[in-house]
Amino acid sequence: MIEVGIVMGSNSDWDVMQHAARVLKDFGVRCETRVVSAHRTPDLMFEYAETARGRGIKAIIAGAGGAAHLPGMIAAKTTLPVLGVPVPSRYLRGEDSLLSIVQMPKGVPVATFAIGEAGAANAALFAVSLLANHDPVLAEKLEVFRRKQTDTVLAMTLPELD
Ligand code: RP5
Repeated sequence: MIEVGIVMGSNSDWDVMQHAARVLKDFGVRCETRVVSAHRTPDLMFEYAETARGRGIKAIIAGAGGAAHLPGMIAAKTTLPVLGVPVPSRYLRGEDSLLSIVQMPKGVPVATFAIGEAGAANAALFAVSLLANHDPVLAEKLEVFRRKQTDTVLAMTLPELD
């Protein structure tokens, strides 16, 4: 069953958002990926948000750039957890996306992640940790992932100066 929805405002967001899909795939979490635009396909956005819970989706990762209303407007139409990823924009490097996503009014939360690839990957890791609350196998996979990451950093060396 598909448990996580990944939506983005344009196929130009895929370079960034693919990192969320990759993490979920690596953890064996099934997800769907869709282009859903707040401004260009608002009716589709509402339909997606309104039907997601009924289709078994447990969390929605939404990425957008510029006037990034997609995560907030999806959150306005569903009580599922919405994880917002600010996609770097051409002129303001994603600072516009970040502020558009993070400054939600009280009562309609969007969990907002870092701009770009790290944000997309971390949104997926956060979705994994949400699902892991009710899935011991997934929780163990998350532990293993963290241990490997720790071991990698502990094994890091730095070059000697001449
Ligand atoms: C946003 O506008 C999208 O999320 C994308 O980041 C940005 C630019 O879209 P395109 O002009 O590349 O389709 O809605």
